[in-house]
Amino acid sequence: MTATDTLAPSARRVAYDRDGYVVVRGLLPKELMARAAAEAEALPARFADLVSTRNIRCRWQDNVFTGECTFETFDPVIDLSPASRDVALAPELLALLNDLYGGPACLFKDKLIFKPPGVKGYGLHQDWIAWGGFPRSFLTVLAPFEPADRDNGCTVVYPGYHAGGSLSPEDGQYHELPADTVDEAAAVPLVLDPGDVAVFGGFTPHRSDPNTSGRWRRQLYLSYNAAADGGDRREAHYREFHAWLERKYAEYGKTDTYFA
Ligand SMILES: O=C(O)CCC(=O)C(=O)O
Repeated sequence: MTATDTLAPSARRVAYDRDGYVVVRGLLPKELMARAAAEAEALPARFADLVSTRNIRCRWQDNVFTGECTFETFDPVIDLSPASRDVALAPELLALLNDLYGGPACLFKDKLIFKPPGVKGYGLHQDWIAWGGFPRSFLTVLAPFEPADRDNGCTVVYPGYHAGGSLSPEDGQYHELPADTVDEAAAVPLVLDPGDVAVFGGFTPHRSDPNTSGRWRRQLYLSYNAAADGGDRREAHYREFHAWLERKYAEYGKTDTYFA
């Protein structure tokens, strides 16, 4: 349990604004999460033809024990998984975001991180990136399909640091933050069960450890912007993101990428 778990809806925005994150237990219907989990489990086999290191829909991470480069993420995912789309647009979730924003939210980005056993985590970073169209109201909702905890490498957030805005140069590049940017004693592991959600902002520093358990950590990362902050920008975001990824791969000599 974290301090914000039991907050009344009206207090959630205060906590989110103050801490840069909020956890809400049991928000999403069990039936919806079970349907989406079953669909998620079947996705890599069902769309095996999409799982390629050349396909920029896919993200890969090393296995920390074997060194094997392992498929880890579909980004985007809602066009492959109707049940994930239902989670992203669930009325309970949109109502929570409406409370946090003080107005409607628009889906901006959607990914499913599978994080199989052994797979590496992410270094400390903020999601907000200085691209022309990147909304400052960007936030991410975590919706797990199975328990996420320290052992399988749950996401860890650092409260309060979002108030400093961007902690990296605003040069349009992705930056990992030095570990000493945050006080490790302040770390909040987002330990979640299916139905729970955690919401954190684009300026909230976060990271995750490797999955050292024998379990998967399948979790939706659903990102939104306030409708008042640019309206529906999902298509524009993916156009910009794909162009950026292709440029990055090309810098490393990889010019045979595609999106499918
Ligand atoms: O997998 C995680 O816990 C973190 C993922 C993340 O930070 C990201 O996709 O930006």
